Amino acid sequence: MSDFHAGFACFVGRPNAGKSTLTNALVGTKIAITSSKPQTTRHTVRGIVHRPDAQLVLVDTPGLHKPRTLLGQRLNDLVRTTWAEVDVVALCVPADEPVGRGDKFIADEIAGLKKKNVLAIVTKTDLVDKKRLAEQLLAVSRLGEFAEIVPVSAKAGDQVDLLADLLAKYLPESPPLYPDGELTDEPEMVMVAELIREAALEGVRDELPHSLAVVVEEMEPREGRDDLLDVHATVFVERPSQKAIVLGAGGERIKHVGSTSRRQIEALLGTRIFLDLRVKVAKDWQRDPRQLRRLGF
Ligand SMILES: Nc1nc2c(ncn2[C@@H]2O[C@H](COP(=O)(O)OP(=O)(O)OP(=O)(O)O)[C@@H](O)[C@H]2O)c(=O)[nH]1
Ligand SMILES: [Mg+2]
Repeated sequence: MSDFHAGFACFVGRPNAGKSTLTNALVGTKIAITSSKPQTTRHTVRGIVHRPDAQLVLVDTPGLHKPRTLLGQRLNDLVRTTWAEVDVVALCVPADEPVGRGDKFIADEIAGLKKKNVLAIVTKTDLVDKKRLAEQLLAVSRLGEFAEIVPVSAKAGDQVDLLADLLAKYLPESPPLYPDGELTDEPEMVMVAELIREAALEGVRDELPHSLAVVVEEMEPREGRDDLLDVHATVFVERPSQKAIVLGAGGERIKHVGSTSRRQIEALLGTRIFLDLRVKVAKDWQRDPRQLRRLGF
């Protein structure tokens, strides 16, 4: 085991850059939820890639953005503590959007860390043609000093393995940090809450995606049954008007959220579940320190 390499690499970038989708593609299974809405990820999610000669621990982070709420500030702080701690930082920039001030801002902050191992990743390459991709690679190269600039498509699976090889190359010599075969250290209750939030995000608009939070209160085997788990969860919103939207006419929307997420939770846990979903108002929770604490931020 003398030249085994192991360590941490984090993905940072603007919201919606494709960090979580890429994390899932590298790990080979869904450990982080994704959506077309910005600021989907709200905590650091660790995914583990096992190789014969290396163990790569990926840390998916929330998108770095201009914060408008206390939650936003907390999320940005989390990104900054994370990138200070890891062996490799990888800046993710989507291929299909112009490189902008947000990217420059993040690149400059990373440069200020004086880290040795900083890579850039151009994501979503399936969305652009060769010419556009070449231009984007050039634009990204002007953002700073990168050890590598790697174009990938998590959706098409293009260059995903190559990226894992490259990231592993920059890890220090170390014995494995996680048990063989472990893909994430996310607690099951957190993953279940996230799958519900992902389903609830589908089809809601404007500021509502940001106002959603999900807490799993209880997961317990049904009495006298070993094939059924009772899951009690609450979807929080910030205002009564949002509660009405999330419930939908006659409760149709929340029913749909329940059935969509239930299928995914059953696949994750490998057992049948009964999902009891409530919707509650936690007034302006994104700005309220006490409620943020209660919701785990
Ligand atoms: N076509 C295409 N779409 C992608 C690819 N990667 C991500 N997406 C889409 O881009 C959107 C954002 O993806 P996420 O992985 O949630 O982005 P993120 O950077 O984690 O976003 P935050 O957590 O909000 O910071 C989703 O709609 C994804 O399906 C890709 O390789 N190709
Ligand atoms: Mg994400």
